[in-house]
Amino acid sequence: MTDGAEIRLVVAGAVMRSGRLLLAQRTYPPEVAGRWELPGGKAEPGEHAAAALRRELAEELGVVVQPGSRLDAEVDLPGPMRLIALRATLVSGEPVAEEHSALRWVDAAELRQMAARDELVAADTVWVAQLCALLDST
Ligand code: DCP
Repeated sequence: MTDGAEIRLVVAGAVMRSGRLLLAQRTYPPEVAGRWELPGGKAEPGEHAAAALRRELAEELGVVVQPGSRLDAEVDLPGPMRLIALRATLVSGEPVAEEHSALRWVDAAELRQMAARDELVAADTVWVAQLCALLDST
């Protein structure tokens, strides 16, 4: 038996292509429905972050990705969960919103604007500065 306090890892993907970042619009829970996030989800117990991201993006977007380096910040969420993000590149397929209400590709200016308008899922705002720097450098 464990005490139930193990922290669940959640892995989000910063999928970038041609100076744009893929964002996905959440449908649930109601308090974040309509806000935009880096797509991803919970790792299974013992599952590595990269494997979890490949699996989640295959399920949610119908694509194969190659996970890359980790973004600097991580976020502790209720649950308890720990949210991290990995850069990722598309290997095959074109993303389709299987579990989100919409997808969009944004450049750095659009990402900054969405953050300023409070259109992002709160936790994901920790990555905005680093993502904008990465987008501006490509
Ligand atoms: N989360 C977040 N930012 C992201 C991705 C997730 O803040 N870019 C948060 C939202 C949830 C938690 O992490 O509180 C888990 O994310 P999901 O609900 O998307 O995870 P799963 O897809 O695994 O959920 P489900 O249990 O519905 O399969």
